[in-house]
Amino acid sequence: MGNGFTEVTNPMRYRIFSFSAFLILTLILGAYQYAGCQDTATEGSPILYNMDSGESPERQTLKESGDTVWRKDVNSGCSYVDHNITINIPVEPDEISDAKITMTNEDVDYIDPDEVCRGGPEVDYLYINGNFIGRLEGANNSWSTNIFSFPSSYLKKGDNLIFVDTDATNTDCWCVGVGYVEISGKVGFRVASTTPEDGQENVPWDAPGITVTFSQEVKKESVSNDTIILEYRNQQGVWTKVNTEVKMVSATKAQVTPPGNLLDGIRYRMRVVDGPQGVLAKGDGRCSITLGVGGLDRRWSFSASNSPSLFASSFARTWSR
Ligand SMILES: [Ca+2]
Ligand SMILES: [Ca+2]
Ligand SMILES: [Ca+2]
Repeated sequence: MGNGFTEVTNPMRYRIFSFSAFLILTLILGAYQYAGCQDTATEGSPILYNMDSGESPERQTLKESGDTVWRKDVNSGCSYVDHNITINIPVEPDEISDAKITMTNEDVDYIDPDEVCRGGPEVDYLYINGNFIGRLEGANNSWSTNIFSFPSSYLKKGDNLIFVDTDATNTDCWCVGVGYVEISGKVGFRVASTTPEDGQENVPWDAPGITVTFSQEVKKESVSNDTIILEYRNQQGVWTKVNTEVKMVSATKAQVTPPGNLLDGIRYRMRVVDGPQGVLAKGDGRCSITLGVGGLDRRWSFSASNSPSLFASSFARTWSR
């Protein structure tokens, strides 16, 4: 705010501007506090827990993946021994989805054109907490990056043991290095399942049975037809909101009831709003906006039909008799 600004603006207007800016900032901060946000990571930023210090995880941001990442730099050098690496994950496994492990490895000679070792190719197996994950890939005298998906139920809150069985077939002449290990996944409050499912066709127009189930208990007051939205494109192609009734039918499940029959053959879209103004988890101090891409923000679509399936129509006929 230099002299150039005050020269062209009278002091009163400047004061109003300052006050407005202050007010807007206060409102933004207030909204974050309301949402219970502890973090200042921007939307779409993943969170990286750097485990190097051995102290409490340090949060950083990455640019690309949208995952939460727990990382340990090992830098073992090429070693003949098995590797035991511990990564602390301060989150319950059932709050994690799309779990992946990424590990850089040196000199995994599964394919060994020189056949230096007569005992057979080097086979190195990876385990997480005793669960088999896969065989490492790589080549002689070079670095490779091994990435495996695995069920998050293999993890536990606290220390997780990453075990590399170097030379699992006991050829006794190989070494494998570990550079870093990262466990990553989508964490926290999110849409766990929906009915109808994404892409479902011929949903009965008079009883679409729309529900949204969340991964954690929901703050009731945050649920409305402004935060869980049913919409369709009208003839002009403009998204048009259906005036639904939205209510929680259990601690985690919301039910969306249209005011009447849905339109035949129309593709409907469901949308859950993310962020401080969206659906919130019940008072646990968390806010989905810190969880990055793939957190709560969720869209799916289905199409309704007034010509029910053969089964449904015969069922209905039976009942109408
Ligand atoms: Ca080698
Ligand atoms: Ca071994
Ligand atoms: Ca090797």
